[in-house]
Amino acid sequence: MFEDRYKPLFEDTEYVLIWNAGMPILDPNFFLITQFTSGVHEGSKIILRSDGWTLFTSRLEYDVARRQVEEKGWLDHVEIIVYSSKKEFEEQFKQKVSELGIELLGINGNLLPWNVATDLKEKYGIKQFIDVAEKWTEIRLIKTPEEIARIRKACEIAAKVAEEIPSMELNTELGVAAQVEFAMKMKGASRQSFDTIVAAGANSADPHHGSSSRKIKTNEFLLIDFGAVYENYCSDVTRTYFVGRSNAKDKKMYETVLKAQEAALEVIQPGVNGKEVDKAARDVIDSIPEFKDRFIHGLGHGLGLLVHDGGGLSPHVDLELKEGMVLTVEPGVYLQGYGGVRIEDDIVVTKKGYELLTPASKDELISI
Ligand SMILES: [Mn+2]
Repeated sequence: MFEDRYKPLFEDTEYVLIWNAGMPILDPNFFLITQFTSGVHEGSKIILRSDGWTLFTSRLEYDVARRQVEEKGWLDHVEIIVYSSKKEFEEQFKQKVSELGIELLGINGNLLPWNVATDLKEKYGIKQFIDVAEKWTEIRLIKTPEEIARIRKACEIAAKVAEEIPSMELNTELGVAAQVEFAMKMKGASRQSFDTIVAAGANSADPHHGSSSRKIKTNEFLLIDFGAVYENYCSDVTRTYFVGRSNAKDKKMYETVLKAQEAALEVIQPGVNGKEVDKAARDVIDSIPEFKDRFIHGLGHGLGLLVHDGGGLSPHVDLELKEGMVLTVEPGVYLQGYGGVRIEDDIVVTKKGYELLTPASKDELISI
């Protein structure tokens, strides 16, 4: 057994397939299993067993794959098969499937392309699939210390960039997004976790606003939601600033959201349900009549290889918190036509509570 963590995958099948199609359909579980930090690995596939795995890789990425397997000392349980054409891959894959006698195959139903599923049955003789997508998600919910170290670094990068935002040039939403992304790369991020959201003025009332060429004006909110990727692991931070001088209502929005976040953080510990954490924040916001029902999304989500890595803190998600889970905590208040405030931090659940991974300033509505 190369890692007990993967045991649940093999409850009903001996073999599990990981299939990277082309970009953007790369299976995050490929990077979970390999822990590769270099290479794109388009077109790579893995047949996973409980005691090891076979990797199919193209000539293009063979060296980078082999080097990383070797560095980890995994050559005892990892077999690498290299192919230089689609035809060659098909022959090798067919041979492997028949050599192992695979009839029942675990797949990731969330990501396996339909045409591949058809080929697996028609070309390779797989008789039956079993969808292990949920099991993968559950496995990824609890992070290993190595994964937490990578997430911690991704969070550190984002937290440092947050401190630089007040001194950035306030030109357009996209202009600020570019500066944030530049700053993250300068600090070691390989890319952003998602397209940076910079939402000025009334745009900040849309939680997933698409940054545009709109100019940033004075006397309006500036909400910035961004994240860094470090060695494939994501961070996700939001800070809301005020351009110019905020009024009493703006300050009240900010203070309410901050209090909601504090209330949520206070209840985080193993054994608590995510619904209770969401409720702690939601109660604070809903207690202010003008903000009632204006917190229009869940409080948080799992974070890891994906920016939404399964699980969540939400009235609609039943999740018992456990040590090693990494989650965002991001209450918000959104007033259509006016503006919105969101404060988002990342935490890891510890034995007795939580550890804040994104210690960026937030104690008051900063004027920039
Ligand atoms: Mn988020």
